[in-house]
Amino acid sequence: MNTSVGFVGDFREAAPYINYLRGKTLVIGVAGSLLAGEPLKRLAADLNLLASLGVRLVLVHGSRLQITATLAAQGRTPAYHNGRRITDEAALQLAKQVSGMLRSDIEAALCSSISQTPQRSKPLSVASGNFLSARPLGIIDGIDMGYTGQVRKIDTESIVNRLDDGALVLIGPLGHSLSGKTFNLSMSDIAEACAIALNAEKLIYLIEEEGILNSDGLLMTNLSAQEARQLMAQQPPPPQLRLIQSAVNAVENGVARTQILSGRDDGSLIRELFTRHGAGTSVARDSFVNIRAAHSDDIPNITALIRPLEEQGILLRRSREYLEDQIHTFSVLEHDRHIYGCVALKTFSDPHSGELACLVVSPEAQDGGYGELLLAHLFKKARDAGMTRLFALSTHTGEWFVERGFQTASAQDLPPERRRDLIDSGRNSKVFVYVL
Ligand code: 1C4
Repeated sequence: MNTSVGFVGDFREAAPYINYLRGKTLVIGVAGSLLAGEPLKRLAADLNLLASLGVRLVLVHGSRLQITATLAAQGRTPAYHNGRRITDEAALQLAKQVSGMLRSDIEAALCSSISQTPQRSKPLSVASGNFLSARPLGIIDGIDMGYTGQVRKIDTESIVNRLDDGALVLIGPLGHSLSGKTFNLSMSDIAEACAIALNAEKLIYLIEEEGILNSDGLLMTNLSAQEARQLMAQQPPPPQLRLIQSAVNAVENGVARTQILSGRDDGSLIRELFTRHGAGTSVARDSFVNIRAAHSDDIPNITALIRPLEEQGILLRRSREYLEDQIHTFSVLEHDRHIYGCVALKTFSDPHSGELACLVVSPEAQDGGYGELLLAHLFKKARDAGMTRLFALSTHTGEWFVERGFQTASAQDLPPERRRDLIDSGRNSKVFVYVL
């Protein structure tokens, strides 16, 4: 019984994301260490599932672990500078071998996981090729980085053509220069460049950790680009510095969101894409919570927020017609395209007085400061409109306003038209006022 309720709830939660992601491009960068055993099988199954839902996929894989392990087996110590491998001739040969093997393993895993998806009889077509050109990284701090390269150009048109054909585009960490040399590149650089070139909906990095961790080792769920930059400036720098840098570059160059999450945790990719709470660390250009003016498309969401509270007598009843007529007075609080709260600024014939009305934060998001944000937003809106007094009328929430600096007032203090409404309503609401 409970399982059915859980499933129905989960399915309803996922449905808007399924619709939203259809036809969208995701660039997924996966660390080499996740390309074997169970993590690879699960990734392949999830990619097949996503492809069957119409998501356009570009998979960029790394090979660091495999190259390092092979070098170690040969008794050689890998050389790094600034977290990047210094690639000599021998390491380059290894990088080529490893890249070929990984491509084959990924293709095989994508084939074998097909039976778990709706496209049972039709394997997902995989396109690999020379989708990017490279150039040498050169000499950094006096150190010759050898065959370590950087992305020179992404062949966007070829990738888009393959995606249009329904293929998953698979890109390994190698690139060739125009003079015919091969370079060893970093997975995160390629994924970042692809996501920017394709104007991807999301850049996703699958890594060993559960996301970006703070200095206490705790997951940071949301970072704006500015917060991520502050994190990078810390001393000592965070261990995931280069990944954070890539995430920031992507969102500052048109990618809506970068998500960094665990590739070991079964289901994290699906949770990230199809649940409200997501998984791992989100990096976005701007702050995640956004309060904006409401428009008529928001009415169904506002209605869903306010109806239960109207039933309980906490809010005044507002008809659909009223909402349509007064939608310009409403603001909504949005997080990740989901509306979690609303508030309205009512005006009166006295231009210096306003009323904070219809304040709601959805139950699952309460006690997280959203109410406070909506209040601060309304203070600003009222001040910008030249108001000096903001009223709030409440039957249940008086304490909340008093704790935030409102004074107890009386019906006599209200603008006359609001006083009449209060008496007519018979609600006997308490009156509070804030001097702006
Ligand atoms: N009384 C006192 N404290 C309260 C409280 C309450 N009813 N509800 C929550 N708090 C406290 C929490 O315990 C928490 O305290 P803590 O743990 O930090 O010490 C703190 O507030 C949380 O603050 P927050 O900033 O995280 O606030 P949110 O939870 O995000 O949002 C709301 C606070 C009150 C907005 C939220 O709890 C909510 O949506 N409640 C249900 C709806 C509600 O009561 N809205 C206020 C309406 S008054 C009506 C209208 O229709 O225009 C009626 C007009 C009339 O004539 O009667 C309004 C304004 O809309 N008026």
